[in-house]
Amino acid sequence: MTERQTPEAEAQAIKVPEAAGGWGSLEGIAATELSQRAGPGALETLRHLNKPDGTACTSCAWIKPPNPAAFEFCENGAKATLWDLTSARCTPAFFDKLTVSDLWGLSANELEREGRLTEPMRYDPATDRYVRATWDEAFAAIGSRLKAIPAQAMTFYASGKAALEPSYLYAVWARALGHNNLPDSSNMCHETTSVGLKKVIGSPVGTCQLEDLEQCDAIFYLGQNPGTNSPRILHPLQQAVKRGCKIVAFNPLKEAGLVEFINPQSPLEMLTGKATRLSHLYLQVRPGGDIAALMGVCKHVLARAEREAGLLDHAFIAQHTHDFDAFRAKVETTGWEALEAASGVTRAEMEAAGDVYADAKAVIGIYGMGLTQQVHGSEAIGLLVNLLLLRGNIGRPGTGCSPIRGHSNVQGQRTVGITEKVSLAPVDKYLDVLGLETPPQDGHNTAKFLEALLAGKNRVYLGLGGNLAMAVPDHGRVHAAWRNMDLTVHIATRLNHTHLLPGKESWILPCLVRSEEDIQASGNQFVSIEDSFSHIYSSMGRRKPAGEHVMSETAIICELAKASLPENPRWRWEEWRGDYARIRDLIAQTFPKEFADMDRRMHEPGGFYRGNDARNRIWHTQSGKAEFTDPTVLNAGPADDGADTLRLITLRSNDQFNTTVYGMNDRLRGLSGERTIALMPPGEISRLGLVEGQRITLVTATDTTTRRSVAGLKVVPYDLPAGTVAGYFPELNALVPLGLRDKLSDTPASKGVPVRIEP
Ligand SMILES: Nc1nc2c(c(=O)[nH]1)N[C@H]1C(S)=C(S)[C@@H](COP(=O)(O)OP(=O)(O)OC[C@H]3O[C@@H](n4cnc5c(=O)[nH]c(N)nc54)[C@H](O)[C@@H]3O)O[C@H]1N2
Ligand SMILES: Nc1nc2c(c(=O)[nH]1)N[C@H]1C(S)=C(S)[C@@H](COP(=O)(O)OP(=O)(O)OC[C@H]3O[C@@H](n4cnc5c(=O)[nH]c(N)nc54)[C@H](O)[C@@H]3O)O[C@H]1N2
Ligand SMILES: [Mo]
Repeated sequence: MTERQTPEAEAQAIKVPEAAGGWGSLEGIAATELSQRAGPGALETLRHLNKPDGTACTSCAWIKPPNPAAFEFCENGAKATLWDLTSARCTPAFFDKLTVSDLWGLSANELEREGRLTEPMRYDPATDRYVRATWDEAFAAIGSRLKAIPAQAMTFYASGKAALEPSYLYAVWARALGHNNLPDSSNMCHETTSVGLKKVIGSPVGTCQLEDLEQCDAIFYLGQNPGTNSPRILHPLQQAVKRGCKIVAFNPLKEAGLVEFINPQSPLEMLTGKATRLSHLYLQVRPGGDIAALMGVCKHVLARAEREAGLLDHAFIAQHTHDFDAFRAKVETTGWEALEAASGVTRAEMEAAGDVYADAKAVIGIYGMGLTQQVHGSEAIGLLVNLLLLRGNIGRPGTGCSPIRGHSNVQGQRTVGITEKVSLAPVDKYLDVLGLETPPQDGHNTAKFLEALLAGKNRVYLGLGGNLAMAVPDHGRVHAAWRNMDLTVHIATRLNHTHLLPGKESWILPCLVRSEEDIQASGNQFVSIEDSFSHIYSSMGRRKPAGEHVMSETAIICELAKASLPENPRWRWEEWRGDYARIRDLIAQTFPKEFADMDRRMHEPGGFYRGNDARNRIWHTQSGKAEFTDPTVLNAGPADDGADTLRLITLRSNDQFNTTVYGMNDRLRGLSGERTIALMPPGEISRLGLVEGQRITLVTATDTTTRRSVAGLKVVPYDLPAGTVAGYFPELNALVPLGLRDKLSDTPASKGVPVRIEP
């Protein structure tokens, strides 16, 4: 039997997080084991990170400013870069020692720790091993296989790191083969933004610029963890707070980065340990509670507007928005009790947030995965936009809506044609510029690819980076089907578990990282990337490659395309490979609005801005105006089935980049040691008769025709709303059913999954 704790003991047991930034981060870098494992000169690479002449960081997609700080990188950017620059090598000798079945038993950290891949490897089913091959063998074998399989049975996935040049050619190659099956990591991430934000303001990307953060009076900050996932944003947030801007956070977890911040580059703050308190209000919503919480904020603002003339921007609403009356009516008929129940926060908290909003002249909305990875994520984004529209908080200085993107070039891949939707592909331009006929039918996004895979209809998988089999939901079903494919090919820097689910034929092709030099016929090549703020800039690597056989992503794509496509005088793969400026010319011709004169402009400090019509109040929506959303539900999660279930949210630790796990230390949450944990509020732990440290099994409590479970999770008390359990991605992905995804965009709902604890 389990013992109950006293409330005091429970409070004691809750982990107390420390301030983001601060000593931990600089100390973190030089003294790390990572630093020691990186080859000589790695710290020099860090010094040039995000500088006009340097390498663009491969970690998050936060802007690379025109006037960079002395060190324009953060703890986690340093980790990502040092991880890339390890001196460890995963050579053919390593693969000789272990079968693929043996390798599968290693952890993600153990696999990636072997270091950089150095030679093309072919899977040998007879010995269940990957064996060394030459590039010529790889290109010939893959090329002839692709020629023999119908294009509709192929899927070409892209993870959001690859730069604009290889991404552009990757999409061209897929379409030249005859398919639009081009899923992207974005499909598991901000696709809700690409579809949901576009629906309401006509822009699939954020409207803010850095100067807006310098002029706003309030920031509504929802479902994003800046201290870990985009730490460089903490500097402008700290500046904003210092000049009086108020931050209102919505998050089930008290994330340290949103609570307070010590600037690691300020000697005074470092010396005194004096942190800036960041959030003025912190609404600890229950999972999916944002729709109701934002409605409550709007309800209070609308009530105040009855008494205060001029509080609403009536001129803006009349001229620029659609369907305001329906939303207002919904707000008026929805009572506070329903809003409190669905949001998990009190009326007083929603009213306090409403006052911050109403008293601010310029407001910005910022959000991340807490909003996008929900069954009704698009509606949650719609509600945030509703709030902004009430006072004309889009399209004037200091205002706007700002999704924080994940991978460093994930937004850019979409801009240069990685999309499964024919309507978003530059069909006419492809024909003009390349004589390329785009296949007429829409292709697979990530969810549709998985459905095709499960139905036995997808025969080829090609991955431009990423670790898709681990990043997706429903591991049990997906992994069982993955090995049935005829051909799997991975363009990768390091070994991961997706590589260990070989199809009948399988290849691992080793590629350069961004900080390495990329010597082609015309010399060392630049590449370009686009950040969360739609700025495009160059990135140049200077380090020696990890091995003499390692090729660039662009070169690999050109060679594979050549080997698998009929000859065409307009497809000059050799010439494009030799000089990436020629690829930029193609991008500029294919997307003239965004990329005119790209090859010259990408060297401007801070990059060039490709513009955003919504920022100028030009709305490319169905109505031609910004659209108010009339919510169909009050909670963004799946419908409550009345059963006694908990809602699971899956999170990143401070010591991982997606499926890459650097270590076991989640510093900012005060957690360390292991990742197989279930964070639960103390009240829930005692209510369920559990004790701290006990091992439990979580079972998915929806779509129970398939059993989904994860065993051996350690119970850790944590400050969370009632009914919530939290744990790490990707360890808990087996619990997320593929069927649970945002209604509009198909983004898997990795937050708010109904689960039960198995006795
Ligand atoms: N160091 C590091 N940096 C990264 C990454 C990484 O793994 N490591 N990954 C990159 C990628 S690809 C991405 S997409 C981004 C992801 O960055 P984030 O958008 O921050 O994603 P998550 O880590 O999933 O955290 C989501 C946050 O939402 C909160 N949350 C969960 N459910 C809800 C809810 O219902 N409502 C609200 N309001 N909040 C909720 C969680 O508590 C958490 O703070 O980071 C990028 N940057
Ligand atoms: N439950 C749950 N699931 C999630 C999420 C969640 O919050 N919860 N988040 C989702 C999100 S937001 C995302 S973006 C996806 C991430 O999904 P992915 O983008 O597919 O996964 P990553 O872990 O970023 O991929 C890591 C691998 O990429 C390769 N790699 C690293 N750098 C490079 C490079 O420069 N070039 C090439 N070619 N390869 C490289 C290495 O082999 C490494 O092992 O996961 C999604 N899955
Ligand atoms: Mo992401």
